[in-house]
Amino acid sequence: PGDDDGDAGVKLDTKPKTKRPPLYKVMILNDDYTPMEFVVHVLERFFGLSHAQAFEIMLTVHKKGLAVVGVFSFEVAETKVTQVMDFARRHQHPLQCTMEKE
Ligand code: NFA
Repeated sequence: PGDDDGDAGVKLDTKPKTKRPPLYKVMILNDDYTPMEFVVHVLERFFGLSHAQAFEIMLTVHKKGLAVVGVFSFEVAETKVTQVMDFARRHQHPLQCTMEKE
């Protein structure tokens, strides 16, 4: 079909974009020194996990090296990481918490 309207095929309308914000995985890393009970406490306190869920994830980190503890918006993920890192440092434990775009 011809393009005789002088617009040279310029696309005028746009897709109805419903772009969701990216999500970020928050992870806890294993180390040899942080007490297991401290990690369980962190998971309960900052991630709202039950004691049983927290214990399970702590054991996964201990055995596998790391685990995802939750998926959040950038701002919430950043806050969790900061809270956990500050709390661990205050208690002089080397526990590491990081975030990664999903
Ligand atoms: N590996 C630690 C220990 O044996 C426990 C731990 C679990 C540390 C999960 C960090 C994260 N005391």
